[in-house]
Amino acid sequence: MVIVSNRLPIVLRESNGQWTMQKGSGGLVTALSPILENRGGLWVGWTGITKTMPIGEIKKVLDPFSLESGFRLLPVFLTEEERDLFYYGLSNEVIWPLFHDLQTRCRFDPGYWDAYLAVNRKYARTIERHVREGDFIWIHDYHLIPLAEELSRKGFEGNLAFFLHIPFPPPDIFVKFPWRKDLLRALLHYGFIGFQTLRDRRNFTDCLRVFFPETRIEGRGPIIRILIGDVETRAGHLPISVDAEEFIRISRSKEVTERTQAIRNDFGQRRLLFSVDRLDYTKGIPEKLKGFRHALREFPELKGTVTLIQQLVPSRETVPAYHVLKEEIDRLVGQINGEFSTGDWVPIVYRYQPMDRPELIAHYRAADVGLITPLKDGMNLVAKEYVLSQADNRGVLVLSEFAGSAMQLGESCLLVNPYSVKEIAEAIVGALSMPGEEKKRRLRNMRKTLRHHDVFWWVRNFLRASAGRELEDFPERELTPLSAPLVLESKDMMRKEEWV
Ligand code: ADQ
Repeated sequence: MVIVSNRLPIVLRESNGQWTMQKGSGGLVTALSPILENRGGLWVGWTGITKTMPIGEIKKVLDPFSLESGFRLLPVFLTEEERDLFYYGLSNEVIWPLFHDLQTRCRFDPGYWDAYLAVNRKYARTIERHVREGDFIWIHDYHLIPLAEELSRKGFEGNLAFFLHIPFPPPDIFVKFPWRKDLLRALLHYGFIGFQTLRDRRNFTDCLRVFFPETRIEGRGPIIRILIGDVETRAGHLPISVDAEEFIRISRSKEVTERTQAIRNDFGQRRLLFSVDRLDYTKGIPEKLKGFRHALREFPELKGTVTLIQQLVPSRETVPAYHVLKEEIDRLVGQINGEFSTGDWVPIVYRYQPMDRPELIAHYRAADVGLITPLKDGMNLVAKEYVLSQADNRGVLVLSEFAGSAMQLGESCLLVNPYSVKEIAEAIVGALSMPGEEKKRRLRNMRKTLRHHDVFWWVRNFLRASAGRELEDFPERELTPLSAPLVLESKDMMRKEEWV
């Protein structure tokens, strides 16, 4: 089992010439660890840095992770230029905004595409030396769409599967991508393509029909066959999730119970709305703040009785568009607090700082309303985490109809169009006045769905659909010695003893 993602599941830091590594805490690591552990698994990805690092040093830093997690990390190194053109450029200035329907935010720099392909070739070169026939390669997300094609070019004939974590746009948006046909062709090199929702899979097949009119689709269930000339692939929609039982357990723990109580004590009788978003323009943060402002203006009974806690998780801080967004949010929060604050009440408590997991779950549990209104989102795990953390059965989820998670939770949460301040305001009032029994019923329904379709369900079903294999079919085998020297890519090295 080989997992390939843009980033390795670790964070590397340098201080005074000393490198340290912190294990990533994302859901993907939790979900995939069981299939990699003790099965000789390998995770390939970029280290996230562009600095030169001696081999001895990188091994010293990565080996403890392997020892602890039971699988090996294979690093890909990018130069500054590659990072700028491949990662910040094509991935995050073109595909990311376009696939979230935000075409006016795209920068179609002609140099980006070649760099995108070149970095995918680099990944292919790194992987090629470490895989053998029978290996299953599972590639993640929009940064690495051309990887299957690059691996095939190198003669790899094994099973290649892909999961897209972000939405797939409809044809009238996709058509704006200057390398549109190349990208579709690249996707067709996978034996299986997984999407988050039916909406995304449909958009994909609609695009295929536009650019390859001979496209034939067979089947109507969760997995379909796609035939174009002599090319055949399969596609499915499999919503990603979180470790549901873990959220339920942690939310009921003594530590979280105490922290929840402390949060509630801080706000007294006031009702709490809670939002946590990665700082990103797709998350609809200014639109949500304007919706809250509209609620305060239109429904005076909210003044002094409701507080919105807006937690922002820093992200892509060096990209100018994210700076501008941060400034816009800062300004809006200041404006709203300036307009409505009184001697003992501030409407928005705004935080741009890290929050540890128990504190995050305590906030979910303490909040009367989870306000999650992305302009478009592949899935949105925060919505699921909020529901699973309702140990007191009292929260109401207000969710954007354009989040992938709305497909699963839409019947039991309050759906809003994130572009409508009026809808957001009315949903806030509706959530705050919802009877207790109704809240319980809605939470019960959503929890049932999420307990069944948790992240382990997602992994199992992805493996079944893409490889026709059960988790148990991946042989437990003795680990390749964890500290065995990684095979070095001399072509990718500036000097023998250093990786760049
Ligand atoms: P993201 O856009 O990052 O993911 P999301 O799905 O909401 O969005 O996941 C955010 C994660 O960050 C959640 O698991 C949350 O718990 C975590 N988090 C929240 N606050 C944090 C904090 N203070 N510190 C650290 N972590 C925090 C992309 C797509 C989504 C898709 C996921 C998974 O954009 O649509 O759901 O991948 O496929």
